[in-house]
Amino acid sequence: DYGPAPEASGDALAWIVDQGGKFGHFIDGAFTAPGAGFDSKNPATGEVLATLSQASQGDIDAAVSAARKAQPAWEKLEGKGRARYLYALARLLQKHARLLAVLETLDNGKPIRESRDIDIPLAQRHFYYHAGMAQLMEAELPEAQALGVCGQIIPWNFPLLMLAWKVAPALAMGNTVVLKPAEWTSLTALCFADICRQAGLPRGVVNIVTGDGAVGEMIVNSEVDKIAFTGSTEVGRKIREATAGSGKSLTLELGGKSPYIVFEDADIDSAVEGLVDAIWFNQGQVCCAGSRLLVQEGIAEAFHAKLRARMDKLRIGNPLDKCIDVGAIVDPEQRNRVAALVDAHGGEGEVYTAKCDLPDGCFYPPTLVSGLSPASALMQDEIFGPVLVSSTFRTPSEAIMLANNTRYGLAASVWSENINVALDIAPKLVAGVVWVNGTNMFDAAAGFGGVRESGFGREGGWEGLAAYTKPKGKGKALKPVAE
Ligand code: TXE
Repeated sequence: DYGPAPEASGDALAWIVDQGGKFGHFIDGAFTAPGAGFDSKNPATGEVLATLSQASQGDIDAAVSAARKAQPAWEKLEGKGRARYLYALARLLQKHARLLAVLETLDNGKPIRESRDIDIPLAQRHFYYHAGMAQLMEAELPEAQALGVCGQIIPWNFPLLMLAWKVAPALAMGNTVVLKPAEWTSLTALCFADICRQAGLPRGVVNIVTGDGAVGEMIVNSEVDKIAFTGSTEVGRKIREATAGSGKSLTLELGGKSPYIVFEDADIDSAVEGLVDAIWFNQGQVCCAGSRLLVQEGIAEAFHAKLRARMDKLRIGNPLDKCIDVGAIVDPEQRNRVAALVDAHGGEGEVYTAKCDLPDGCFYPPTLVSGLSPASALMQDEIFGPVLVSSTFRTPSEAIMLANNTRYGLAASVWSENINVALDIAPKLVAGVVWVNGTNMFDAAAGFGGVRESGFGREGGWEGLAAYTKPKGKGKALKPVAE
């Protein structure tokens, strides 16, 4: 099953050509004619994949008014009626899984093994889960009603999966949406628009507009009832300011600098392997990446030696190759941002770069910076690339103190063979999710989200559904988790 698959890109490129290679927006159930815009490129090769349109204020107004018009009938369908469409969307995501996986890898640069085994299956699972939940709503949440029209702005690291996290719960609860994918990775969202058409989804229920941050701003300022955003803390802050006092609901899923804590009694081989997953999965472009290693002093040297040896074995290259572990960085701008952060570390600590042949294209080698002081910029700032930073601790209380010494609070991992140690530490970590002897575990039924500068609100599970409702009259609806 291993080895390069040069023919793999065929279906996906054919789909782009079938669509004319140029995309407009998906508004009111149809694609608009392509307008002035920008190129979407394959970061691994630099080749132009398609031309996308930059939405105008008129496009946003049209999308919001289509969503507004469609919403009452969509809500009136009731949960069981909406579930039929959500199941249809889930089945079509399954049917087109290969096309979507290859498209995602071409557009984003992530290894095909990840898009095939993680991104696309989890997106399907999200639609199946929310189809099931939609059917329960009238019985389980009789006091809840839809918010109305939701503006949704998503990032480039998990393009289709982030779309699923946003669209599925919104639709399940009777809302309609205007979604903007990130400008570097809009192709699977446009393919999803095509899938909405195939599913016979009523027009206006899902609208997809493309473009840069200026388009995001227009959505934020439009007549929508809710904004759901995943992206940088900086933009999240702007959106919070822009929506303050507007009456719009808001959920923000922002950055992180999640600790990965390894105690002396941990299963070291598993902890090293977990770390590969925590920081080199998706080239470290993961909001909850275990990007900050804290290792107990007694094993620090041996642990780092094993880790460096493992880094040297990571296979970096053509993301379409099924045996590749580390693919391309999403865009040269992001690679340069990562490189600049590492270069600016000022000589503190020791930088180790995996021994690998770096291919041409937008790649960055797996990197470890050890021996950093807790206050250093590299220990504090989100890098959002394949760069792990590390320092050591002596006692459990020092581990807790160092782990919580961050302005973020998205995730944490604790590794120990002593369950008493792990369960004692876990609740003391300030993070939306804590994994014990594991990392990066997600499920549609489990709420995910952060505290502090990692944002507020939850996606997934009951809490994620509640975030797309409001109480009927004076009744009580489930409330999203307080910030
Ligand atoms: O994010 P942006 P960028 C972090 C990560 C990364 C940094 C910058 O540290 O290095 O952010 O990445 C839209 N109003 N994360 O610049 O700009 C934009 O078009 C409304 C962590 O790509 O936040 C895109 O659709 N929308 C993160 C989306 O916001 C605006 C994932 C995210 O882009 C906007 C991504 C505005 N003013 C980056 N400006 C995570 N938590 O997963 C931009 N956008």
